[in-house]
Amino acid sequence: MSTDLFRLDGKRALVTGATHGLGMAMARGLGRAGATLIVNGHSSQERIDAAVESYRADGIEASGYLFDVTDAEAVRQSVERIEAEVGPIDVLVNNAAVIERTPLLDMTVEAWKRVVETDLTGVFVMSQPVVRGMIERGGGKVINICSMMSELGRDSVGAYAAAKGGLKMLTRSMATEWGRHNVQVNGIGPGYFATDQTAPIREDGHPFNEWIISRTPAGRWGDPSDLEGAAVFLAAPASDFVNGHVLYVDGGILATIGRPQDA
Ligand code: GCO
Repeated sequence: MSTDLFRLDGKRALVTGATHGLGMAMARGLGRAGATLIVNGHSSQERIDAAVESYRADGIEASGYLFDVTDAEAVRQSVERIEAEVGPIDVLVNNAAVIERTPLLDMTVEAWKRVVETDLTGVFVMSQPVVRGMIERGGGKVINICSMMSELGRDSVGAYAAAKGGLKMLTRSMATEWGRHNVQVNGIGPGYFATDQTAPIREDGHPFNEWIISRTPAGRWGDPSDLEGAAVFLAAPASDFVNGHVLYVDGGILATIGRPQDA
């Protein structure tokens, strides 16, 4: 099998929310496979600059752009600027997301809207201008970062699960409409990973920490680097006939009902 199936040399990959956490890990994997990285963040230029420096220190060509994926005009202008300054976007990784851990009965409508706007609508807003260009050029790759919560509910993450469940179906809808244009749209569903986002539920002694470890067949939290291979596969020629699929990278947690503690 040709190793070129998993190479991205000459390709440009835009990763949203790539200044830290899982987005940074996936972007680094794409860069190590040869892609030129376009790093998006929305919080600060300083954070973007630091991330770009980190990628460049790994020998990865990278540039950074500050914009909020929920702002359609900012997204349109940024895509135009990126494609003028860096070049056409071949791979889009829709990773930017927020989470709010609040029981549904206590959650404000504003908090609900913020989660759904960023985690679901933001993917729609980001994908439109990028995919129009991909179709004009004969094809491309879109990877939507779903979640275990695309399949399962959990107390206090109702808005996030609703958004990520919707993102699974948006992924399938995008695949349906854009497959005929040689645009493959797939998802990655991370399980439980050791990042800043899960730090509050991973602290030593937190009941959730031990439970997740016992509930996951791999017996551990994921390390962000565990996602690099899935990102490269779905961005590379190796996945040219894969469309509408959500690839779960979860240590097996979705495969099992679990087992009694003393079994
Ligand atoms: C939580 C976690 C999850 C994970 C991830 C699982 O509070 O349950 O934060 O949402 O972060 O999304 O795929």
